[in-house]
Amino acid sequence: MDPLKEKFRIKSTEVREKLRSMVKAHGDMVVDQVVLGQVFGGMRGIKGMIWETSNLDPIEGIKFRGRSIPQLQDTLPRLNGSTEPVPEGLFWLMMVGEVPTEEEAQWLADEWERRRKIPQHTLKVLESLPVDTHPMTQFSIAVMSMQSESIFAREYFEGLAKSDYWAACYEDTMNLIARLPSIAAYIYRRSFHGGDHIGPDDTLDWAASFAHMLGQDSESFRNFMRLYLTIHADHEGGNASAHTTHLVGSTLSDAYLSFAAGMNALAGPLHGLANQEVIKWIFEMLDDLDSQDPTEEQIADFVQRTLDDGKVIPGYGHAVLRKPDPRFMAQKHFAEKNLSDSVIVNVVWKLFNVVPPILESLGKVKNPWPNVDAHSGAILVHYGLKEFKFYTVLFGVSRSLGVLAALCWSRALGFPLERPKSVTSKWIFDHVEKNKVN
Ligand code: HAX
Repeated sequence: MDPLKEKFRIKSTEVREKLRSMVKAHGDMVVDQVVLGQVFGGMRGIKGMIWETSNLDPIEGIKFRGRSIPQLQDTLPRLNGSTEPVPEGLFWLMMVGEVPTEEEAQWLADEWERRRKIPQHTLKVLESLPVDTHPMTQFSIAVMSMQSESIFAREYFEGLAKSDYWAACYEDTMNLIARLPSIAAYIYRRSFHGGDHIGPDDTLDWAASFAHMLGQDSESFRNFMRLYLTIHADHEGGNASAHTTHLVGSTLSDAYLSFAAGMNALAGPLHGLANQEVIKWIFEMLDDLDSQDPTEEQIADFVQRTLDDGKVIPGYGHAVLRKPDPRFMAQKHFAEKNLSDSVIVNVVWKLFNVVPPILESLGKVKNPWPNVDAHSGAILVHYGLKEFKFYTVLFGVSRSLGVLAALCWSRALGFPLERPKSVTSKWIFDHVEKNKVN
């Protein structure tokens, strides 16, 4: 058994035993109450699922196994002389709750390299799609097409014991993560560079080799990719892509089917597609204002006009966070260090000054601050990766780390089919009638 799998087996067995006896002893204990506003308000804040890999605090933001993004930047290993930690380190941390050594991170980089070959039929499936098919649609289809290679699905068909689900899920997870950069880069080069493909560089780590396949070989871009793929990886379990992966996985659909479903959720404009929407909106603004470097007054006027047209300001607001997103701040710090003279990045910083007070003045927006998607596009444009329809695929490659690590935990902990209760509006009207206090 490989070293990560063995560590995961030991850790998850311990947690499973502890959980079982706790649920047996305290299964009736109340952990939360649900009010009417939550039932009609997208189930915000209801505690109803377990997600081991990360936790989101409204003020402090995301913590991966208890560690904030700056703490990750201080502690996770670096490879190949990187200035940013590599995503391999975060995946190891999410899987087993321990910061890996540099040797362990390097082992994982080598292991993903060993597993990365894409099946030929997946490339044929991609080639059969119109070249202007949205990259997220291509990504989801490519992942689905690889399901024919699912170890979990094959072993389940042959009669896999419940206690071994996690091991087959682990194999699918590792194979899928290993392949995603090549799949994503293939989609990018086919959609925007006439099918002029670039192979992986096996001397590099997962993120840097991905950058190479995209056609970006500067050390600075490699470091941005390492940071990007680390900070987008996980955002606890209730967000739409994570929850979808979890829900579909709970039916014992394998990692390919579950992850593709999660990607279809990520592709919505209120979720991951916001990174495309932000830069598209910024380009529209620059066009409308006929300036690459508008003043804050001009920007404020455009923001107001966007709201007057009944649209949201993309990249701002969040269902949980109530402060600027630490993932936005991490990208801002990276840009301050590495590309502070970029004109497009400076527009993002002006928006950061202008948008929050305007949203606050509406009196209904719970979080007027920027989220993760407000910043990434401008940095990518600065590096020359201007094809914004591709941006959500980058997010998706990163998100695989968190949702698939969590899927392994769900199978290891023996979580059942997810099946919350729904009610009709009539049931609610009757319930309110019976219980209201006049
Ligand atoms: N611009 C304008 N209005 C906004 C807004 C924004 N950025 N954010 C929230 N609002 C509005 C809502 O539309 C809602 O209005 P109505 O009552 O008229 O329907 C009101 O403020 C209350 O919403 P909320 O409770 O503050 O926010 P929600 O939890 O309902 O929604 C969203 C959270 C992220 C969907 C929301 O803030 C939004 O639409 N933002 C813009 C899109 C975006 O950036 N999405 C990416 C989020 C991060 C992410 O998942 N990345 O992948």
